[in-house]
Amino acid sequence: MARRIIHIDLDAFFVSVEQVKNPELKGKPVVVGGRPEGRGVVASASYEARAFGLHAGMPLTTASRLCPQAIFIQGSFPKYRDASQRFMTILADFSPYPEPLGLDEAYLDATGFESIYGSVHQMAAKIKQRIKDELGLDASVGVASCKVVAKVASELSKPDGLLEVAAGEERSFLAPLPIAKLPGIGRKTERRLNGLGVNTIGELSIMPLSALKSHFGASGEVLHRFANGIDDREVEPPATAKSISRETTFSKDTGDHSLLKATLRYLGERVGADLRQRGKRARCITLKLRYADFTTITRRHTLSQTCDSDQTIFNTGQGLLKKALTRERQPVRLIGIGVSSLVESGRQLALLDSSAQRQEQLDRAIDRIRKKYGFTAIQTGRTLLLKEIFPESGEGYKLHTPSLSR
Ligand code: TTP
Ligand code: MG
Repeated sequence: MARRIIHIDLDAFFVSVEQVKNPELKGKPVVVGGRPEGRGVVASASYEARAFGLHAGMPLTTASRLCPQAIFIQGSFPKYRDASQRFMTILADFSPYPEPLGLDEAYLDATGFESIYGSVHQMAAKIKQRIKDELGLDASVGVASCKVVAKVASELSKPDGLLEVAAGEERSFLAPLPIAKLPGIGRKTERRLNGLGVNTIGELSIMPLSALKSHFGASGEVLHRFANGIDDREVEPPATAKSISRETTFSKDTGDHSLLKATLRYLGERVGADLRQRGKRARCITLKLRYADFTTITRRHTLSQTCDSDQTIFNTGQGLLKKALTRERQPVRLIGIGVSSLVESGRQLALLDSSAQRQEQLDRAIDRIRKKYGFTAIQTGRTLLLKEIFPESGEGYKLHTPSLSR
């Protein structure tokens, strides 16, 4: 059976989320990325701002010069992540296995879904409508027989579009488009192809495969297939996590046991929250330490029963830490904790004694409060020490290694 693939991408995502929160921003040139005099770049620009030439990746100073009347917003990632989760939840109602790409984009395999929705086109229209009704956001949707053509179609239909490419029309649809529209062709490849006299996808599609391979190696073959509208990649749900960990590097090497323990507790709580959010339990707990001289050790403990409680993660990590610190007296540069050997949570009430049950209820109550008011809204005594060291945001402490302060 011919496949029907849907590609969905939200329009001006970060900006649109801001506009839903503050409708006064609607219809105006708006930029998310930071202050206009800042050193950053545009993350998202409204279509009104794009009319002035603004686009993602442009330095904010250039953006404010081209469009001084634009409204510049710093942006806040948790808001976008929440909107993204709600977007993905809607998609999951349409297909059990959507494939998310980043925050505002996904593929769905709609092969055989005609009978449910009348046609795949109607299914796509329904998805757009639900996103509009429930999130207030515009989505652009492409439908085609393969991923690459569906993606080009959704991009071409922006904003608020819906474009279906009929089976058999993939090549003729792509042919007139400039090569930069083809996923996988970045600035560099575009320039090289232009230098070879290739400007449209149609021209690329008839370039001899041997020539493409000699210029671009293995990716020449992919370019050839994509340009001809051939792409047999499956829609694949993201691989499920095999382990979850958090680590951080201290701004200064430390031998202070209370700081090490407080940080371990905090990182362990973040791991625990993530574990419970994914509906998993873990059998192994791993401590990671990097010493001042960059020697890195990991120490693992296997539990007799699986766990998902902050207390067990911390107690186990603390035991491992104590042992490690008696052996090695160097100051610590980095500390991390992780869980692995994950299993689906299910209910294990028979195994739980009443103190474990109380612990579980406590963890879940804390998770609910944190979801509503931010991670540091509620803290265990031990991590309060961190309050004096790390700047705080509703999201949690801003640790030294920003990408790991999740
Ligand atoms: P995109 O889907 O590429 O852009 P967009 O949603 O703002 O606009 P459109 O899809 O209508 O063309 O990226 C989604 C979000 O990812 C975007 O809103 C902000 C973020 N992002 C960055 O932070 N930096 C970037 O360079 C890009 C391209 C996106
Ligand atoms: Mg988008």
